[in-house]
Amino acid sequence: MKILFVNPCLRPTAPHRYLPVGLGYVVTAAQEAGFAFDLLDVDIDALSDQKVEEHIIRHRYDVVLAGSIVTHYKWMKWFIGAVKAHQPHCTVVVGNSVGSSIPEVILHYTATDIVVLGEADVTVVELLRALDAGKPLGEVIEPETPIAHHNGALPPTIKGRGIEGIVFRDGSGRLVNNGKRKAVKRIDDLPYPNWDIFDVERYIHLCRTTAHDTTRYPVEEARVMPVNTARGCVFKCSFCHYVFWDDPYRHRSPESVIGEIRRNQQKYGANYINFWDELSFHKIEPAIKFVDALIKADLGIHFTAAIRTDLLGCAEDPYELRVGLAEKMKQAGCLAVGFSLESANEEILIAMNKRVKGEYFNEQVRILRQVGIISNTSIIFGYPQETPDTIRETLQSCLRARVYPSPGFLLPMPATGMWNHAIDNGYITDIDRYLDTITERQDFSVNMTKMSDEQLKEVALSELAIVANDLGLDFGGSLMRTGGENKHAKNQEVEMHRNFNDTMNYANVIGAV
Ligand code: B12
Ligand code: SF4
Repeated sequence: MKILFVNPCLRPTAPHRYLPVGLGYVVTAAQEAGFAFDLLDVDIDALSDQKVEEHIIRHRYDVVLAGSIVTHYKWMKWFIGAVKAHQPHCTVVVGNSVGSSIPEVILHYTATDIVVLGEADVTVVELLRALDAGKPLGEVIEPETPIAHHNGALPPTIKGRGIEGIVFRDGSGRLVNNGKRKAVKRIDDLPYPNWDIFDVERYIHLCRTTAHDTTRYPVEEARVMPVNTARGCVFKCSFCHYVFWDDPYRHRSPESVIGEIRRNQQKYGANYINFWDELSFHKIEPAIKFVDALIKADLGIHFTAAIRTDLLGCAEDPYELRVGLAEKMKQAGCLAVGFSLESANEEILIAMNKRVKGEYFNEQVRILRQVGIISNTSIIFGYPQETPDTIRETLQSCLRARVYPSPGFLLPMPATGMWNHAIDNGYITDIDRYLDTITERQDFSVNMTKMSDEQLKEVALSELAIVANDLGLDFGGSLMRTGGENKHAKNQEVEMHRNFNDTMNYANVIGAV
């Protein structure tokens, strides 16, 4: 069976590239199960659509597997169409949120054969084995039971049984939904992603410029690699979705994480690790345990992680414990952490279901600054409750904390509370068209506030300018940044929601410490 895995490119004109951790896990699982495959890495090889199409014309495949974040819907649609145009009998499998969060949509608007729901490490292997052996993928459970969804009037998927974690098109065109697979219980048991499958050296080279200022070695010597330490999150914010949404929050043991870091050091010379998690440290005690183990391992690395403002900012936890953790994080090599303010307005925080208080933010930034760790934070403009005053309130909070945020607009994404709100209230009527046009949260998409589009943008930008000025930061007018860069290749051009400020790359915005 000839298999092709594809790594799409989310930000073609961005200067950096990140190793794709999700795909890394999936191809490693396939390899360990004994499957041989080709990898078309559109990202690192900067392949134009024409080159991608040429590859499909030149090679024959039985199965093509690709996955991406749902914001890449338009390109994925084009890609699936191209595969089916040149190889109609090839089985197309789609994973990650572009499949998992919208199975009804991707199966309706493209010729995708199979969608992998959620965590794919185990499912992909079972699926490939079944396809290889020509075994059935499952069957409809009679009587037919449609599965409710929030994706407009599209035909629903139908309850089925068989390989868990897939939705597939059966012989009579029904969309058979075998249901979610139970999440892997011990993620320690998953093999480390085998980066030899990718052009790892070029990724490391192109990731160097993302490193924050280092102290353990000159920053030009930074060799940045990702490690996934946890899957999922314990919270349910109404703007957020990730593929582990319905799975429990799972953490790897410090030994397993340290083992992978050592492997990355020895094999690839890594010395700077991004913990690519939704939430790396959830509670103080386990975080201390983890960081103690890192200190003891004496790896000489730097790292970044994802936390929430209640980790160090919640005054209900003893102050010494919070500062103690921050000090240990610094000692272990932490340079920067990402956590979201999102809004300083209590009503909006409640609508977001953030379950944090605005005041945590200032406290956390203060503690991190005290120990010398950079705070990277993001904010969202445009919840339905947003007014010019709430925008000011949020940005004044950034100013008080002396942090320039990574700002963006509310981007309703499928399978989120705000998606349901947008659909139910008629802000999104044509799902296919909407998904074709979305890019990044820095690109204005849907206005669900009572302000006009112009007022929302104008207030956001003018208040951001005040923060930048007061902090003495000069972004050359690019107050709102992203890597979307108005989408590049022809299959990603946006027809509307075009970014109103072309100067972007939020990945470069660093909290002003
Ligand atoms: C790294 C990262 C990025 C990188 C991606 C680079 C890369 N090559 O990986 C960059 C910086 C480009 C990025 C950008 C954005 N990101 Co981002 N990112 C992440 C982050 C921190 C880590 C991703 C990761 O490695 N996950 C760990 C792996 C194990 O999980 P996974 O990727 O989901 O993979 C599993 C499954 O999805 C599936 N799978 C994955 N790939 C494939 C492929 C196939 C063939 C199959 C079958 C299955 C499959 O199997 C994997 C293992 O179980 C996550 C947070 C997180 N932890 O997920 C956010 C996250 C994925 N990003 C998110 C968002 C919102 C964005 C942006 C839209 C933000 C913005 N600026 O607006 C942009 C999109 C840019 C664009 N132009 O479209 C959301 C996802 C939203 C959604 N509905 O999917 C997340 C979950 C963060 C969050 N909680 O909000 N991001
Ligand atoms: S926004 Fe962050 S805290 Fe909220 S659910 Fe998503 S990952 Fe968790």
